Amino acid sequence: TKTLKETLQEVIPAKQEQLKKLKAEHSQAVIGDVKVENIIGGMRGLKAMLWESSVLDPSEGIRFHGLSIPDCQEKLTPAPGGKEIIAESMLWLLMTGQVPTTEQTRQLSKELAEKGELPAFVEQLLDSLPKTLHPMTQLGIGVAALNHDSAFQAAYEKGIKKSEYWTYAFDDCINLLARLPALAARIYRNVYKPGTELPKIDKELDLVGNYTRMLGFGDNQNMTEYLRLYIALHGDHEGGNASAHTAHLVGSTLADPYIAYSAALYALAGPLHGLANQEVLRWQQAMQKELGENVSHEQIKEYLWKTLKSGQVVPGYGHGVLRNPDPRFLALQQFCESRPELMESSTIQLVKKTSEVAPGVLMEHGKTKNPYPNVDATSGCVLYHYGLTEYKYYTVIFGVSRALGCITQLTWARALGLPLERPKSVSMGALEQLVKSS
Ligand code: CMX
Repeated sequence: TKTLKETLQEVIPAKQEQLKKLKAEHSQAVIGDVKVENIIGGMRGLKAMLWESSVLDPSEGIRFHGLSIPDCQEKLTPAPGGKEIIAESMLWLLMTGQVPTTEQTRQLSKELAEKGELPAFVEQLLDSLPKTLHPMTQLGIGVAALNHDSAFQAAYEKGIKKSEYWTYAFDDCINLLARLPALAARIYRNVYKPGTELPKIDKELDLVGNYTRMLGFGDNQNMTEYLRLYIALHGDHEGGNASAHTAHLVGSTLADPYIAYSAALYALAGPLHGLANQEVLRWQQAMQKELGENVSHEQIKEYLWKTLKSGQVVPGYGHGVLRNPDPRFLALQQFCESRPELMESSTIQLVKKTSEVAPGVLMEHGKTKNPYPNVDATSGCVLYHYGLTEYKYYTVIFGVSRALGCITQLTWARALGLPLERPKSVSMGALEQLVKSS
Protein backbone atom coordinates (compact mmCIF):
# COMPACT_ATOMS: atom_id res chain seq x y z
CA THR A 1 0.00 0.00 0.00
CA LYS A 2 1.32 3.44 -0.92
CA THR A 3 1.63 5.99 1.86
CA LEU A 4 0.01 9.42 1.67
CA LYS A 5 3.35 10.96 0.75
CA GLU A 6 3.98 8.43 -2.02
CA THR A 7 0.47 9.00 -3.38
CA LEU A 8 1.02 12.76 -3.34
CA GLN A 9 4.30 12.33 -5.15
CA GLU A 10 2.35 10.61 -7.93
CA VAL A 11 -0.35 13.27 -8.26
CA ILE A 12 1.84 16.37 -8.01
CA PRO A 13 3.35 16.32 -11.56
CA ALA A 14 -0.05 16.51 -13.30
CA LYS A 15 -1.08 19.50 -11.18
CA GLN A 16 2.26 21.20 -11.83
CA GLU A 17 1.66 20.70 -15.56
CA GLN A 18 -1.88 22.10 -15.27
CA LEU A 19 -0.56 25.25 -13.60
CA LYS A 20 2.26 25.61 -16.10
CA LYS A 21 -0.26 25.44 -18.95
CA LEU A 22 -2.56 27.99 -17.30
CA LYS A 23 0.37 30.36 -16.87
CA ALA A 24 1.70 29.89 -20.39
CA GLU A 25 -1.60 30.07 -22.23
CA HIS A 26 -3.93 32.22 -20.14
CA SER A 27 -1.95 34.56 -17.91
CA GLN A 28 -3.49 37.63 -19.50
CA ALA A 29 -7.11 36.38 -19.73
CA VAL A 30 -9.57 38.62 -17.85
CA ILE A 31 -12.00 36.69 -15.63
CA GLY A 32 -13.71 39.47 -13.69
CA ASP A 33 -13.83 43.10 -12.62
CA VAL A 34 -12.63 44.71 -9.45
CA LYS A 35 -15.27 47.04 -8.06
CA VAL A 36 -14.87 49.66 -5.37
CA GLU A 37 -17.22 47.56 -3.22
CA ASN A 38 -14.71 44.69 -3.32
CA ILE A 39 -11.97 46.93 -1.97
CA ILE A 40 -13.97 48.49 0.84
CA GLY A 41 -16.08 45.39 1.47
CA GLY A 42 -13.49 42.95 2.77
CA MET A 43 -12.73 41.62 -0.73
CA ARG A 44 -16.03 39.68 -0.81
CA GLY A 45 -16.57 37.96 -4.12
CA LEU A 46 -13.11 38.70 -5.48
CA LYS A 47 -11.59 35.60 -7.07
CA ALA A 48 -7.99 36.13 -6.11
CA MET A 49 -6.33 32.95 -4.85
CA LEU A 50 -5.73 29.32 -5.80
CA TRP A 51 -7.16 26.64 -3.51
CA GLU A 52 -7.50 23.10 -4.82
CA SER A 53 -9.00 21.01 -2.05
CA SER A 54 -12.52 22.43 -1.80
CA VAL A 55 -14.95 24.84 -3.42
CA LEU A 56 -17.77 26.65 -1.63
CA ASP A 57 -20.92 27.18 -3.67
CA PRO A 58 -23.15 29.92 -2.22
CA SER A 59 -26.32 27.86 -2.50
CA GLU A 60 -25.28 24.24 -2.07
CA GLY A 61 -22.32 24.68 0.28
CA ILE A 62 -18.97 22.97 0.42
CA ARG A 63 -17.61 20.25 -1.88
CA PHE A 64 -14.28 18.56 -1.25
CA HIS A 65 -12.72 17.73 -4.64
CA GLY A 66 -16.26 17.62 -5.99
CA LEU A 67 -17.70 15.46 -3.18
CA SER A 68 -20.56 16.88 -1.11
CA ILE A 69 -20.87 16.14 2.61
CA PRO A 70 -23.39 13.30 2.00
CA ASP A 71 -21.02 11.86 -0.67
CA CYS A 72 -18.18 11.92 1.85
CA GLN A 73 -20.39 10.29 4.48
CA GLU A 74 -21.07 7.50 2.02
CA LYS A 75 -17.57 7.04 0.61
CA LEU A 76 -14.97 7.84 3.26
CA THR A 77 -13.80 5.10 5.60
CA PRO A 78 -14.99 5.46 9.22
CA ALA A 79 -13.14 4.21 12.30
CA PRO A 80 -13.39 0.47 13.10
CA GLY A 81 -16.82 0.01 14.65
CA GLY A 82 -17.82 3.60 13.82
CA LYS A 83 -19.93 5.27 11.14
CA GLU A 84 -18.72 8.85 10.91
CA ILE A 85 -16.02 10.26 8.64
CA ILE A 86 -12.62 10.34 10.30
CA ALA A 87 -9.92 12.98 9.97
CA GLU A 88 -7.52 10.61 8.21
CA SER A 89 -9.88 9.77 5.33
CA MET A 90 -10.85 13.44 4.95
CA LEU A 91 -7.17 14.49 4.91
CA TRP A 92 -6.36 11.89 2.26
CA LEU A 93 -9.19 13.15 0.07
CA LEU A 94 -8.17 16.79 0.54
CA MET A 95 -4.49 16.15 -0.16
CA THR A 96 -4.76 13.79 -3.11
CA GLY A 97 -8.26 14.23 -4.56
CA GLN A 98 -8.69 10.46 -4.14
CA VAL A 99 -10.91 8.41 -1.83
CA PRO A 100 -8.51 6.32 0.28
CA THR A 101 -8.87 2.61 0.82
CA THR A 102 -9.51 1.34 4.34
CA GLU A 103 -5.93 0.07 4.44
CA GLN A 104 -4.53 3.48 3.48
CA THR A 105 -6.68 5.16 6.13
CA ARG A 106 -5.56 2.76 8.85
CA GLN A 107 -1.93 3.17 7.86
CA LEU A 108 -2.27 6.94 8.15
CA SER A 109 -3.91 6.59 11.58
CA LYS A 110 -0.93 4.51 12.70
CA GLU A 111 1.58 7.02 11.34
CA LEU A 112 -0.19 9.89 13.13
CA ALA A 113 -0.39 7.96 16.41
CA GLU A 114 3.32 7.14 16.20
CA LYS A 115 4.21 10.81 15.70
CA GLY A 116 1.75 12.21 18.23
CA GLU A 117 3.89 12.72 21.36
CA LEU A 118 4.80 16.28 22.31
CA PRO A 119 8.39 17.34 22.92
CA ALA A 120 8.96 17.69 26.68
CA PHE A 121 9.72 21.42 26.40
CA VAL A 122 6.31 22.06 24.79
CA GLU A 123 4.58 20.19 27.60
CA GLN A 124 6.44 22.33 30.12
CA LEU A 125 5.66 25.49 28.19
CA LEU A 126 1.92 24.69 28.20
CA ASP A 127 1.98 23.73 31.86
CA SER A 128 3.57 27.07 32.72
CA LEU A 129 0.82 29.19 31.10
CA PRO A 130 -1.75 30.87 33.35
CA LYS A 131 -4.99 28.87 33.48
CA THR A 132 -6.82 32.13 32.82
CA LEU A 133 -5.19 32.55 29.39
CA HIS A 134 -7.78 31.79 26.68
CA PRO A 135 -7.38 28.20 25.41
CA MET A 136 -7.02 29.47 21.82
CA THR A 137 -4.11 31.71 22.80
CA GLN A 138 -2.51 28.67 24.42
CA LEU A 139 -3.07 26.53 21.34
CA GLY A 140 -1.42 29.12 19.09
CA ILE A 141 1.58 29.33 21.44
CA GLY A 142 1.95 25.54 21.52
CA VAL A 143 1.70 25.17 17.76
CA ALA A 144 4.23 27.96 17.13
CA ALA A 145 6.67 26.38 19.60
CA LEU A 146 6.57 23.10 17.65
CA ASN A 147 8.56 24.87 14.95
CA HIS A 148 11.60 24.19 17.13
CA ASP A 149 11.79 20.89 15.19
CA SER A 150 10.72 22.16 11.78
CA ALA A 151 12.19 20.03 8.99
CA PHE A 152 11.35 22.75 6.47
CA GLN A 153 13.13 25.48 8.40
CA ALA A 154 16.23 23.30 8.93
CA ALA A 155 16.37 22.30 5.27
CA TYR A 156 15.84 25.89 4.09
CA GLU A 157 18.72 27.05 6.26
CA LYS A 158 20.93 24.35 4.79
CA GLY A 159 19.88 25.35 1.27
CA ILE A 160 17.39 23.35 -0.76
CA LYS A 161 15.95 23.62 -4.24
CA LYS A 162 12.44 24.99 -4.69
CA SER A 163 11.32 21.65 -6.14
CA GLU A 164 12.15 20.00 -2.79
CA TYR A 165 10.21 22.44 -0.59
CA TRP A 166 7.03 20.43 -0.50
CA THR A 167 8.51 17.22 0.90
CA TYR A 168 9.87 19.03 3.99
CA ALA A 169 6.71 21.12 4.33
CA PHE A 170 4.63 17.93 4.11
CA ASP A 171 6.68 16.23 6.86
CA ASP A 172 6.12 19.24 9.13
CA CYS A 173 2.41 19.26 8.27
CA ILE A 174 1.96 15.60 9.24
CA ASN A 175 3.92 16.07 12.46
CA LEU A 176 1.84 19.11 13.29
CA LEU A 177 -1.46 17.30 12.74
CA ALA A 178 -0.23 14.28 14.69
CA ARG A 179 0.66 16.42 17.68
CA LEU A 180 -2.45 18.59 17.75
CA PRO A 181 -4.59 16.18 19.84
CA ALA A 182 -1.97 15.90 22.60
CA LEU A 183 -1.47 19.66 22.54
CA ALA A 184 -5.17 20.50 22.58
CA ALA A 185 -5.99 17.87 25.22
CA ARG A 186 -3.19 19.07 27.47
CA ILE A 187 -4.62 22.58 27.38
CA TYR A 188 -8.07 21.22 28.30
CA ARG A 189 -6.65 19.22 31.21
CA ASN A 190 -4.49 22.07 32.48
CA VAL A 191 -7.29 24.62 32.40
CA TYR A 192 -10.36 22.59 33.35
CA LYS A 193 -9.25 19.29 34.90
CA PRO A 194 -6.01 20.04 36.74
CA GLY A 195 -4.40 17.08 38.47
CA THR A 196 -6.10 14.45 36.29
CA GLU A 197 -3.94 12.04 34.37
CA LEU A 198 -3.59 12.55 30.63
CA PRO A 199 -3.60 9.09 28.97
CA LYS A 200 -0.80 8.18 26.56
CA ILE A 201 -1.55 7.92 22.84
CA ASP A 202 -3.10 4.56 21.90
CA LYS A 203 -1.29 3.39 18.75
CA GLU A 204 -4.35 1.40 17.63
CA LEU A 205 -6.72 4.38 17.59
CA ASP A 206 -7.50 7.02 14.97
CA LEU A 207 -6.52 10.66 15.54
CA VAL A 208 -9.86 11.80 16.93
CA GLY A 209 -10.38 8.58 18.89
CA ASN A 210 -7.15 9.47 20.67
CA TYR A 211 -8.11 13.10 21.08
CA THR A 212 -11.44 12.20 22.68
CA ARG A 213 -9.69 9.75 25.01
CA MET A 214 -7.09 12.34 26.01
CA LEU A 215 -9.84 14.87 26.70
CA GLY A 216 -11.38 12.31 29.08
CA PHE A 217 -14.44 11.30 27.03
CA GLY A 218 -13.07 8.07 25.53
CA ASP A 219 -15.70 5.90 27.23
CA ASN A 220 -18.47 7.75 25.42
CA GLN A 221 -18.68 6.25 21.93
CA ASN A 222 -21.33 8.81 20.91
CA MET A 223 -19.05 11.69 21.85
CA THR A 224 -16.15 10.07 19.99
CA GLU A 225 -18.29 9.68 16.88
CA TYR A 226 -19.59 13.24 17.17
CA LEU A 227 -16.06 14.62 17.39
CA ARG A 228 -14.99 12.53 14.39
CA LEU A 229 -17.80 14.05 12.32
CA TYR A 230 -17.25 17.56 13.72
CA ILE A 231 -13.53 17.48 12.95
CA ALA A 232 -13.98 16.04 9.45
CA LEU A 233 -16.64 18.63 8.57
CA HIS A 234 -14.78 21.69 9.86
CA GLY A 235 -11.55 20.68 8.10
CA ASP A 236 -11.74 22.79 4.97
CA HIS A 237 -14.03 25.53 3.63
CA GLU A 238 -12.14 26.74 0.56
CA GLY A 239 -9.39 29.32 0.82
CA GLY A 240 -10.85 32.76 1.43
CA ASN A 241 -12.06 32.31 5.01
CA ALA A 242 -9.89 34.11 7.55
CA SER A 243 -8.08 31.10 9.06
CA ALA A 244 -7.37 29.34 5.77
CA HIS A 245 -6.32 32.55 4.10
CA THR A 246 -4.00 33.42 7.00
CA ALA A 247 -2.25 30.05 6.84
CA HIS A 248 -1.77 30.52 3.11
CA LEU A 249 -0.57 34.10 3.41
CA VAL A 250 1.94 33.40 6.17
CA GLY A 251 3.08 30.18 4.45
CA SER A 252 3.70 32.16 1.27
CA THR A 253 6.58 33.93 3.03
CA LEU A 254 8.14 30.44 3.41
CA ALA A 255 7.52 30.59 7.14
CA ASP A 256 7.34 26.94 8.21
CA PRO A 257 3.95 25.19 8.54
CA TYR A 258 3.92 25.41 12.34
CA ILE A 259 4.09 29.19 12.51
CA ALA A 260 1.85 29.57 9.48
CA TYR A 261 -0.79 27.47 11.22
CA SER A 262 -0.27 29.21 14.54
CA ALA A 263 -1.13 32.49 12.78
CA ALA A 264 -4.23 30.87 11.25
CA LEU A 265 -5.40 29.85 14.72
CA TYR A 266 -5.44 33.48 15.81
CA ALA A 267 -7.67 34.34 12.85
CA LEU A 268 -9.93 31.48 13.87
CA ALA A 269 -10.06 32.94 17.39
CA GLY A 270 -12.11 35.97 16.31
CA PRO A 271 -15.86 36.05 17.14
CA LEU A 272 -16.91 36.65 13.53
CA HIS A 273 -15.11 33.44 12.53
CA GLY A 274 -14.37 30.30 14.60
CA LEU A 275 -15.00 31.82 18.01
CA ALA A 276 -18.66 32.12 16.99
CA ASN A 277 -19.25 28.58 18.26
CA GLN A 278 -18.21 29.66 21.76
CA GLU A 279 -20.38 32.76 21.36
CA VAL A 280 -23.41 30.70 20.33
CA LEU A 281 -23.28 28.65 23.52
CA ARG A 282 -22.70 31.71 25.66
CA TRP A 283 -25.63 33.49 23.99
CA GLN A 284 -27.96 30.46 24.14
CA GLN A 285 -27.10 29.91 27.81
CA ALA A 286 -27.90 33.55 28.60
CA MET A 287 -31.20 33.12 26.74
CA GLN A 288 -32.01 29.95 28.68
CA LYS A 289 -31.17 31.66 31.96
CA GLU A 290 -33.43 34.57 31.18
CA LEU A 291 -36.33 32.60 29.71
CA GLY A 292 -36.16 29.35 31.72
CA GLU A 293 -37.15 25.86 30.48
CA ASN A 294 -39.74 25.10 27.75
CA VAL A 295 -39.11 28.32 25.90
CA SER A 296 -41.66 29.17 23.20
CA HIS A 297 -40.86 30.27 19.64
CA GLU A 298 -42.43 33.64 20.45
CA GLN A 299 -40.09 34.16 23.43
CA ILE A 300 -37.06 33.29 21.27
CA LYS A 301 -38.23 35.76 18.65
CA GLU A 302 -38.35 38.53 21.26
CA TYR A 303 -34.90 37.58 22.56
CA LEU A 304 -33.49 37.71 19.02
CA TRP A 305 -34.88 41.20 18.54
CA LYS A 306 -33.39 42.24 21.86
CA THR A 307 -29.96 41.05 20.69
CA LEU A 308 -30.29 42.82 17.34
CA LYS A 309 -31.61 46.05 18.84
CA SER A 310 -28.68 46.19 21.22
CA GLY A 311 -26.44 46.30 18.12
CA GLN A 312 -24.98 42.80 18.48
CA VAL A 313 -24.83 40.10 15.83
CA VAL A 314 -26.72 36.85 16.30
CA PRO A 315 -23.88 34.36 16.58
CA GLY A 316 -24.11 31.29 14.35
CA TYR A 317 -26.11 33.03 11.62
CA GLY A 318 -25.02 34.56 8.33
CA HIS A 319 -21.99 33.87 6.17
CA GLY A 320 -19.53 35.66 3.92
CA VAL A 321 -20.25 33.32 0.97
CA LEU A 322 -23.13 30.93 1.77
CA ARG A 323 -26.68 32.02 0.96
CA ASN A 324 -28.54 28.93 2.25
CA PRO A 325 -28.49 26.87 5.46
CA ASP A 326 -24.97 25.48 5.88
CA PRO A 327 -24.85 21.75 4.93
CA ARG A 328 -22.40 21.27 7.83
CA PHE A 329 -25.14 22.57 10.14
CA LEU A 330 -27.59 20.14 8.53
CA ALA A 331 -25.20 17.17 8.93
CA LEU A 332 -24.68 17.93 12.64
CA GLN A 333 -28.44 18.35 13.13
CA GLN A 334 -28.93 14.99 11.44
CA PHE A 335 -26.48 13.45 13.92
CA CYS A 336 -28.70 14.76 16.74
CA GLU A 337 -31.91 13.65 15.12
CA SER A 338 -30.64 10.08 14.77
CA ARG A 339 -30.12 9.91 18.56
CA PRO A 340 -33.30 10.33 20.61
CA GLU A 341 -31.34 11.05 23.81
CA LEU A 342 -29.85 14.14 22.16
CA MET A 343 -33.22 15.40 21.01
CA GLU A 344 -34.38 15.38 24.63
CA SER A 345 -31.58 17.74 25.70
CA SER A 346 -32.90 21.22 26.54
CA THR A 347 -29.73 22.86 25.11
CA ILE A 348 -30.14 21.05 21.79
CA GLN A 349 -33.87 21.77 21.70
CA LEU A 350 -33.20 25.46 22.25
CA VAL A 351 -30.66 25.56 19.40
CA LYS A 352 -33.13 23.78 17.11
CA LYS A 353 -36.01 26.08 18.04
CA THR A 354 -33.77 29.12 17.54
CA SER A 355 -32.89 27.89 14.04
CA GLU A 356 -36.60 27.68 13.26
CA VAL A 357 -37.24 31.30 14.26
CA ALA A 358 -34.02 33.22 13.58
CA PRO A 359 -34.09 33.24 9.74
CA GLY A 360 -37.49 34.99 9.76
CA VAL A 361 -36.32 37.57 12.29
CA LEU A 362 -33.05 38.22 10.45
CA MET A 363 -34.94 38.61 7.16
CA GLU A 364 -37.27 41.13 8.76
CA HIS A 365 -34.25 42.89 10.28
CA GLY A 366 -33.11 43.15 6.67
CA LYS A 367 -29.36 43.53 6.99
CA THR A 368 -27.67 40.17 6.63
CA LYS A 369 -27.39 38.70 3.14
CA ASN A 370 -27.80 35.23 4.64
CA PRO A 371 -30.33 34.78 7.48
CA TYR A 372 -29.66 31.04 7.81
CA PRO A 373 -27.64 29.12 10.40
CA ASN A 374 -23.98 28.37 9.80
CA VAL A 375 -22.16 25.40 11.33
CA ASP A 376 -21.36 27.29 14.54
CA ALA A 377 -25.08 27.57 15.39
CA THR A 378 -25.18 23.93 16.40
CA SER A 379 -21.67 22.54 16.82
CA GLY A 380 -21.32 23.33 20.53
CA CYS A 381 -24.64 22.12 21.91
CA VAL A 382 -23.82 18.42 21.47
CA LEU A 383 -20.47 18.89 23.20
CA TYR A 384 -22.35 20.59 26.01
CA HIS A 385 -24.85 17.78 26.29
CA TYR A 386 -22.10 15.14 26.50
CA GLY A 387 -20.43 17.01 29.34
CA LEU A 388 -17.84 19.17 27.61
CA THR A 389 -19.46 22.27 29.01
CA GLU A 390 -16.46 24.64 29.02
CA TYR A 391 -17.39 26.59 25.91
CA LYS A 392 -14.29 28.75 25.89
CA TYR A 393 -12.59 25.57 24.77
CA TYR A 394 -14.81 24.94 21.73
CA THR A 395 -12.76 26.87 19.20
CA VAL A 396 -9.73 24.73 20.10
CA ILE A 397 -11.61 21.72 18.67
CA PHE A 398 -12.29 23.77 15.53
CA GLY A 399 -8.55 24.55 15.56
CA VAL A 400 -7.62 20.86 15.62
CA SER A 401 -9.91 20.38 12.64
CA ARG A 402 -9.04 23.37 10.45
CA ALA A 403 -5.48 22.05 10.26
CA LEU A 404 -6.72 19.47 7.71
CA GLY A 405 -7.41 22.09 5.05
CA CYS A 406 -4.55 24.40 5.95
CA ILE A 407 -1.83 21.75 5.91
CA THR A 408 -3.17 20.51 2.58
CA GLN A 409 -2.82 23.99 1.13
CA LEU A 410 0.60 24.56 2.71
CA THR A 411 1.86 21.37 1.08
CA TRP A 412 0.34 22.17 -2.31
CA ALA A 413 1.43 25.80 -2.30
CA ARG A 414 5.02 24.60 -1.95
CA ALA A 415 4.54 21.79 -4.50
CA LEU A 416 3.17 24.26 -7.04
CA GLY A 417 5.81 26.85 -6.23
CA LEU A 418 3.17 29.50 -5.50
CA PRO A 419 4.70 32.93 -4.90
CA LEU A 420 4.71 35.32 -1.96
CA GLU A 421 1.20 36.73 -1.59
CA ARG A 422 1.29 40.49 -1.99
CA PRO A 423 -1.90 42.23 -3.18
CA LYS A 424 -1.90 45.95 -3.94
CA SER A 425 -3.59 48.29 -1.50
CA VAL A 426 -4.95 51.74 -2.36
CA SER A 427 -5.68 54.86 -0.33
CA MET A 428 -9.12 56.53 -0.49
CA GLY A 429 -7.58 59.40 -2.47
CA ALA A 430 -6.10 56.99 -5.00
CA LEU A 431 -9.44 55.20 -5.19
CA GLU A 432 -11.23 58.50 -5.96
CA GLN A 433 -8.74 59.14 -8.75
CA LEU A 434 -9.23 55.63 -10.11
CA VAL A 435 -13.02 56.09 -10.07
CA LYS A 436 -12.71 59.43 -11.96
CA SER A 437 -10.52 57.93 -14.65
CA SER A 438 -12.57 54.74 -15.05
N1 CMX B 1 -26.65 39.05 13.08
C1 CMX B 1 -26.84 40.39 12.93
N2 CMX B 1 -26.38 41.09 11.87
C2 CMX B 1 -25.74 40.39 10.92
C3 CMX B 1 -25.55 39.01 11.00
C4 CMX B 1 -26.03 38.33 12.14
N3 CMX B 1 -25.85 37.02 12.32
N4 CMX B 1 -24.86 38.59 9.90
C5 CMX B 1 -24.63 39.70 9.17
N5 CMX B 1 -25.16 40.78 9.78
C6 CMX B 1 -25.05 42.18 9.36
C7 CMX B 1 -23.58 42.55 9.23
O1 CMX B 1 -23.00 42.83 10.50
C8 CMX B 1 -23.63 43.70 8.28
O2 CMX B 1 -24.02 44.82 9.03
P1 CMX B 1 -23.40 46.29 8.71
O3 CMX B 1 -23.87 46.60 7.32
O4 CMX B 1 -23.99 47.15 9.76
O5 CMX B 1 -21.92 46.16 8.81
C9 CMX B 1 -24.78 43.30 7.34
O6 CMX B 1 -25.56 42.33 8.06
C10 CMX B 1 -24.32 42.70 6.04
O7 CMX B 1 -23.45 41.60 6.31
P2 CMX B 1 -23.32 40.37 5.31
O8 CMX B 1 -22.78 40.89 4.01
O9 CMX B 1 -24.56 39.57 5.27
O10 CMX B 1 -22.25 39.45 6.06
P3 CMX B 1 -20.66 39.55 6.02
O11 CMX B 1 -20.15 38.78 4.85
O12 CMX B 1 -20.17 40.94 6.18
O13 CMX B 1 -20.28 38.79 7.38
C11 CMX B 1 -20.40 37.10 9.02
C12 CMX B 1 -20.38 37.41 7.51
C13 CMX B 1 -20.32 35.60 9.18
C14 CMX B 1 -19.18 37.74 9.67
C15 CMX B 1 -21.71 37.66 9.63
O14 CMX B 1 -22.83 37.01 9.06
C16 CMX B 1 -21.77 37.54 11.16
O15 CMX B 1 -21.27 38.41 11.85
N6 CMX B 1 -22.38 36.42 11.69
C17 CMX B 1 -22.39 36.18 13.11
C18 CMX B 1 -21.05 35.57 13.55
C19 CMX B 1 -20.88 34.16 13.02
O16 CMX B 1 -21.76 33.32 13.14
N7 CMX B 1 -19.69 33.87 12.47
C20 CMX B 1 -19.34 32.53 12.02
C21 CMX B 1 -19.25 32.36 10.51
C22 CMX B 1 -18.82 30.96 10.16
C23 CMX B 1 -17.38 30.73 10.53
O17 CMX B 1 -16.52 31.40 9.94
O18 CMX B 1 -17.11 29.94 11.43
